[in-house]
Amino acid sequence: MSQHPTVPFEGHEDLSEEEMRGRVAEFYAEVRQRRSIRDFDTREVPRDLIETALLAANTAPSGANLQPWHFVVVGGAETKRRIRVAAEAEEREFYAHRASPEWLAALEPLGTDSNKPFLEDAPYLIAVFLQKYAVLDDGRKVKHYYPAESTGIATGILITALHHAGLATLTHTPSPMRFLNEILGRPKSERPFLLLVVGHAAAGARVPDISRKSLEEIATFISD
Ligand code: IYR
Repeated sequence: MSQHPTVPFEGHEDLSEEEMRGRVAEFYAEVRQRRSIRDFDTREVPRDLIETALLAANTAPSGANLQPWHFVVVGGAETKRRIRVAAEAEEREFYAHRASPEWLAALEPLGTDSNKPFLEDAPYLIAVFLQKYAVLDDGRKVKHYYPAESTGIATGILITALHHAGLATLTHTPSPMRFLNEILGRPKSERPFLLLVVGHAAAGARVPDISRKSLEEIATFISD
């Protein structure tokens, strides 16, 4: 018998099937409105909104509950500018040399290029770092388990929380992103996972005309 302490689970709501159906439909209706936005307004966003969304992200399940993530919230113009300059340099390389023809063809409908004005226009950039291991105060290292899965789930919750709060986001992945460690002073135990651009969509912002796969395409049900 395990000896570790437990507390009663208080998160369960005993809803009727009808209520559950309503809830999940409402959630789907809300999240399907989320789009990756590339035109941001320079309007400020209160910092406490970001803080609460980060607390929501931090509820994500993680390997051995080690919470292997760190979020750097960049709201200052000078640091945003440095990130933009470094990201655009990588992106110019990507579009000109690194991306395969197949990759460029897959990006074609998105109309993206190496110019990234949103990195300065948006009020916040959240750099998400994945911690491969933790470093204790005495210098010992603690291995993290499933850090990529864990950080991916936390980032998904963060994006959803920000969307729920009425904010727009863009998951930006300049590649390689090591420059973020340097600019943001993060240790080598951390790998930049992605850069989340956060703010209000610009008035008149447009998004690519894309569709989502059908349920039949994304899921298989086996019932025996
Ligand atoms: N990082 C580049 C290219 C890019 C890659 C993917 I995968 C996208 O979904 C979108 C863009 C850029 O940000 O332009």
